[in-house]
Amino acid sequence: MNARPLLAALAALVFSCSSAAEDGYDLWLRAAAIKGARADEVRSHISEVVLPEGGSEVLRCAGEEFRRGALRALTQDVPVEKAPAREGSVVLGTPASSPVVAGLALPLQSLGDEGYLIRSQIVGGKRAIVIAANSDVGVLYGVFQFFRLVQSGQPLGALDVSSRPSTKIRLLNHWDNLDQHVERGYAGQSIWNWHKLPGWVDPRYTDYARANASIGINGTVLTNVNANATSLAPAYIEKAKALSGALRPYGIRIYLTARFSAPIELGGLKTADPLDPGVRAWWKAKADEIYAAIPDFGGFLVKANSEGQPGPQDYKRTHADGANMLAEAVAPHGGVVMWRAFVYSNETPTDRAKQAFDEFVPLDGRFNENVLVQVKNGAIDFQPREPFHPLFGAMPKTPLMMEFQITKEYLGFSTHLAYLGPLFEEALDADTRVKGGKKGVRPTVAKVVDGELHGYKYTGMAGVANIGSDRSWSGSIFDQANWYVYGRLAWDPELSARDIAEEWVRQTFTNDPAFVKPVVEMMMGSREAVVDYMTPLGLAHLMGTGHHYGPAPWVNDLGRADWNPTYYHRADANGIGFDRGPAKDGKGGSDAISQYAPEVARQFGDVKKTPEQFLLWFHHLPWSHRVSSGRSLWDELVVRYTRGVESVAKMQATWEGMKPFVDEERFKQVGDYLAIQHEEAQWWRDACIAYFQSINKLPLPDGYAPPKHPLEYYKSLRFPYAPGRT
Ligand code: GCW
Repeated sequence: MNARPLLAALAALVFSCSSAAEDGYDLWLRAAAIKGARADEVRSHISEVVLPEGGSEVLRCAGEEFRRGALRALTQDVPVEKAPAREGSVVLGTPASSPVVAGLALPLQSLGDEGYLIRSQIVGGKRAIVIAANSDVGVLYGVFQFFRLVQSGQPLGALDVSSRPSTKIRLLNHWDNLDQHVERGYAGQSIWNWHKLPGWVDPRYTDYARANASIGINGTVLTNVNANATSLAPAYIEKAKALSGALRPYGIRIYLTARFSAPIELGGLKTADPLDPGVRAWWKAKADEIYAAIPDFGGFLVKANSEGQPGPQDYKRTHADGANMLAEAVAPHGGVVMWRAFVYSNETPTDRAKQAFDEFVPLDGRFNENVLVQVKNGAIDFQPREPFHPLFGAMPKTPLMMEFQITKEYLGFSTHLAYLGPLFEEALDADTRVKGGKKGVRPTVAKVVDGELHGYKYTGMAGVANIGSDRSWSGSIFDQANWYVYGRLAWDPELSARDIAEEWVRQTFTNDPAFVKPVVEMMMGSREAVVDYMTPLGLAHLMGTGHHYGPAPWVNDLGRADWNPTYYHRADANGIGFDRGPAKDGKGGSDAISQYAPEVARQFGDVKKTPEQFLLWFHHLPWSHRVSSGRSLWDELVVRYTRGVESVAKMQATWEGMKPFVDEERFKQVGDYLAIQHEEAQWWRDACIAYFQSINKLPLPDGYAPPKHPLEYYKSLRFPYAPGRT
């Protein structure tokens, strides 16, 4: 592309954006103009950019990103050169694309296919910064990292940064339907406009790709796991192809969900039995057809025999039979199959928390090489807090992918401020204590997922996206941080949630410490606040039926026992909690704890050793049980519910004090949402206390206010139009 028109366009963009309202569209890539002495410092390090000539689309994007970043930061264009012409140049490229980079003999080997290196060094006698990689996409990631440093006020004088991703497949999963409804979506409609594709390729797709590439995401599953076979029809493959064209320049591959019964629904076959030769041939031909249109198609994600989805068990075959059939179809093209472990059945008499493990562990070693089993972080379902899923560590011969939920189905949709970094971090850092993995590697969930423990060939993470057609993408400004932290942790699960929060705050708002410190603090405590006002002490799944909005711990009459909140909390006049310890005398626990490695099982099996945050997840205890504070279990629950509401009030006060640092539009939206959150936290507290008190008849501890309304009031509330329903 000719440089002049591009820069003119970029300049127009910058100047038009500077007067536009801050509606969050620019995300963490907002790149505010840098002022004062810092601007002089930055300018001295990016006086020009040295770009390889030609190169791939991806490399061209890396160059454009650099120039865009520089223009935004300094409101002034940087000259493009072929070799360093002056002090303070930035050299971009790979040894293959750039003779300048090739001449530097950089230590690139350890960076793998996607890593990058950023370092200050003399090039051609001039002081320079080099951003180099083995691959073009590595350079792109390096450019984004460089601007993260620029925009978060880091010194640029002596850079020596290198990084490579810990997992190979770093995906968003969109639960987006073809009619643009997003299941569990709280940010408007799907951004994929299937109706207008392939003729209209919305420029927003490019912005989506940039945002994802900036945090290292390299793939996206476009369609809902509750799948529609139509997404594999020829017309939709054409549409997906057009989308892949928009995402590819940023290193993003596309994937689709595969409805297991598609051979019947689309192909007119009589069966979808995975061992039927006709069915196998149909999938093979379908894969060939997709790859002919989209040569770098990533593969399929499948939800089978779960919540009504068809699957191999409909034909008395196993999950491995189903997955392997699809894996064979995509293998010649280098594709993968991600098979979800989120299976549970009302007919199975065991604890729902045990079922995925029981189903999948016996299949370890029976999946084809290009199958990954995708496991939610906890054994139930994306609750505000769950212990880690016992499958992690229990399938050494099968690559296990992590599935996190970025969209806050169970944490207050997009109006509650809940930074999920600590939730993700807690799951990744959990020590599985399994034996038999690589020596010297602490067997954390992260080390299972990144493949180090068991030497998986493929590794990956998936995050259920919180992206929609709202201008702010994620339904609120602070929900953007959850997309951001997911991507950063998928790249490097060892990063700290706090550091990532700080990075995000600096780029999204300001580097002023008077803002950064309190806002990071507020974010770090926000998830715990939700746990307190919704499901303290290991409670789970008390949300309203279907939509999961608001409290409904009383519900006990749904079609499936394991959809009832009463199934999860098991409160009665004597006590509360789910006994997951061993069964005694035909009574007692579900024995889910025995699915963990022995040391973990011993800990979770012992009331005194169980971390209090999981107390009622693993134990059914009398209301009078003493907890570590010295209070009774009942009093402690009331205290925590109340503390959750108070935490939100504190968040409101913190935010009030931030007015001088934030533009009017974002300040107001965050403040108004916090007010909604405060009201709803109070609702959660009051409804849960009213309900549990109706069962145990106990008084509230001194000084704690009774619920504002009688229980019947809370029970009478209905929300027929709550967003995101199935
Ligand atoms: O959390 C539950 C959701 C369903 C979802 C399911 C799943 C896509 O309530 O909406 O379906 O999990 O993960 O498959």
